[in-house]
Amino acid sequence: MPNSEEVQIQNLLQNPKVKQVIGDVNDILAARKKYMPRKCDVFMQPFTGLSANPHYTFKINTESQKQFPDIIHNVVKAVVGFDTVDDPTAAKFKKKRNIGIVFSGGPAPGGHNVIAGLYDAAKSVNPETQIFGFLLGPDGIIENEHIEITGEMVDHYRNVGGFGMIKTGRTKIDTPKKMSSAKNTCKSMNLDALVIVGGDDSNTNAAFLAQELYLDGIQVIGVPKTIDGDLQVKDENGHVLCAISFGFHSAARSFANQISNLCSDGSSDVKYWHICKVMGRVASHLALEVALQTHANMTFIGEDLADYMDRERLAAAEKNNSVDYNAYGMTLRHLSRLICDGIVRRARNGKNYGVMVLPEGILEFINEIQVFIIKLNTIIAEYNEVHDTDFHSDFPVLDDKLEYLRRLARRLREDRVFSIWNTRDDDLFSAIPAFFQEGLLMERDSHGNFPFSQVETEKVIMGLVEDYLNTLKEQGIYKVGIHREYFLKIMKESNLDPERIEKALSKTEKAFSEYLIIKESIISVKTLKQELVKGGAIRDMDEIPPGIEKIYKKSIPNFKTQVHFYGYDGRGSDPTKFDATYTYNLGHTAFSLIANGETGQMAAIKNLEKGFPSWEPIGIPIAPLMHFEERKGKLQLVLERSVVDVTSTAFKVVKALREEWLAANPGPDHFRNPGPVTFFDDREETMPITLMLNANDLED
Ligand code: FBP
Repeated sequence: MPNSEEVQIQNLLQNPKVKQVIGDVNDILAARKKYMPRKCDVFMQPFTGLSANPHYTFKINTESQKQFPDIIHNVVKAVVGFDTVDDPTAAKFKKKRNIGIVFSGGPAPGGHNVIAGLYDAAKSVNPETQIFGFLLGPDGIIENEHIEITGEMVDHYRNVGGFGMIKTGRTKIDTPKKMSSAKNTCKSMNLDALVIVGGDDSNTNAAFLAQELYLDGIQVIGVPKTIDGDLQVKDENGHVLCAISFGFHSAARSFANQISNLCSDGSSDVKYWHICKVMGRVASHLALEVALQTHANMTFIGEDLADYMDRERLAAAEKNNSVDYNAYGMTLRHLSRLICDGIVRRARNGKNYGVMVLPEGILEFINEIQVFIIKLNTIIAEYNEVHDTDFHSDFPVLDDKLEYLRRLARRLREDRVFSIWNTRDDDLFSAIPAFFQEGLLMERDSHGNFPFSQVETEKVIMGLVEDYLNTLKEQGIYKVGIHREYFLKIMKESNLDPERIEKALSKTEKAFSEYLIIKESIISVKTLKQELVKGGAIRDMDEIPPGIEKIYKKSIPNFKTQVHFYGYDGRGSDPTKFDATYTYNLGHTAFSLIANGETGQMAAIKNLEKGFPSWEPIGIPIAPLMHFEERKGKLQLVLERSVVDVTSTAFKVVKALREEWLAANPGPDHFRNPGPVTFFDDREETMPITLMLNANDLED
């Protein structure tokens, strides 16, 4: 028998008002699910066809020609709409099809709308067509785990974030065994086509599958997904075909909203530096967009650091008619100095707090770390190739891994057996903290990518920053500036002559600064007294007046940080209107490519950067985009990843405003609050700021 308290709670749960507020679907979500994104004009027509555009050309790798003989000559095709077509064409277009779809890699907001677009397009052409979703990523294809996607499922997930409907996974179909299992699955299901929704690695997989399934007549179409924004496509003459992958905008907006809240909190209680690591694996596109969205005090862009040249060192070497190659590229030590410079300059203007954005892949652009990553990738890959077991199972703990590396260095030194790991590598590696050694030795994903999201990048950098700030504190350089009004008030309360005290305490020129900076020589109560006596403000036998001690204590900086990681949260957010519309049209594009017989093409929308009315659905050939890259210690054909172009307008804008946003002056900060993402508000931005700035027509 339930007791009275249980009865009461059961009754309460049945109360309509309570039911409404605790239900799984709130009003906003319900409205989202009902919303139908706009379709490009071509998709308003009953038929679509394709128009080849040989104007866009690619520099084709000779190895790609060998490996993709049947799809290497594909060209860019634009989707066109038709009111009517001849009967044979109509019959071909409308035939019943079996289409499979799979998500591959990390989730990205908008994925469900790709399914919705594909489903709506396919069913409207032929209600008999069946759409199958492979479960848990490419493993679903290899192991033939799939479900048939129904209208109810599609309606449940329309405009909703995550990849919950069919889940995702990171398996690469990279061995003859996996390839043949995948082929068997597609054949046994009588698939006409397979749609692979993924990033650069997954679209690479799509090209290999397209080639493999070519003779079986099974079409493979890729869809550009990744919050990282590093899947962008240009032809060899720089024409933009795909300005950004889907999911980027939603993730960036989500990160920016939260980081902007930190800007507001941080400048209210003025005691922390908020260190925000943002996802993006190697490329810093997300960090760049977050900088534009929030105007955080400091944002580091990996690609910019890689470009770094120490001009002073270069000039010094040039005087001796030599070149200092160590002056190129950023080191960890130098980066920590740059960060400290910003922190110290803000502190001297009374702001011993702020918000800093670090891209998760920043270390990839730091010379010494990049060398470690490449060498360790090769060592682990070579080990796995030679042994039946794998490196991480054979050396489960850090000490074992380090011992293995030591052995490699020893073999090179003593037995002269070639090894890329030498004694110097070993010494340098031994000097880095254990947690970071562990991070650098972490298991690579099945595509050979380094798991940046699992490495405490910020801890490595901030450790050095803290050490150097302590040095600067001991040298009396890192000081909190004292507001002049406050100083005058305390002097008045203490009956002290402000001019005399200021002369003894500070070197600041009155006319130049609102903030009084305590002299570098004053780093303790003892040195404070010495300077006061030297400056004639007090006598040797006097005690330091409490007012002066108070001012001095306020000038001692306490560097406190709060560390945040923005990644999985934004990756799982609901899509912005931009991403919801983009992905719905990508789904339609994928169907048009299938219905018109294409394979080895990536569905894309051209002119994303020009706004919806100019959007043009297209197919981009994947094989011609391949190039060689180091993966698992070997050169492999993969789709090229786009990193931030430091000559782009978006980057130049951030660079030009860097000093203003640092606000290392007496004025206010210049934070921008993008606010939370809204779906039904027409004032919501229509595209990422990066895209808008990089659009070619900005000067029109
Ligand atoms: P995709 O490229 O597969 O879209 O994934 C991107 C990403 O979110 C990166 O930003 C991040 O480094 C990585 O995935 C995290 O991977 P995991 O989900 O395996 O932790």
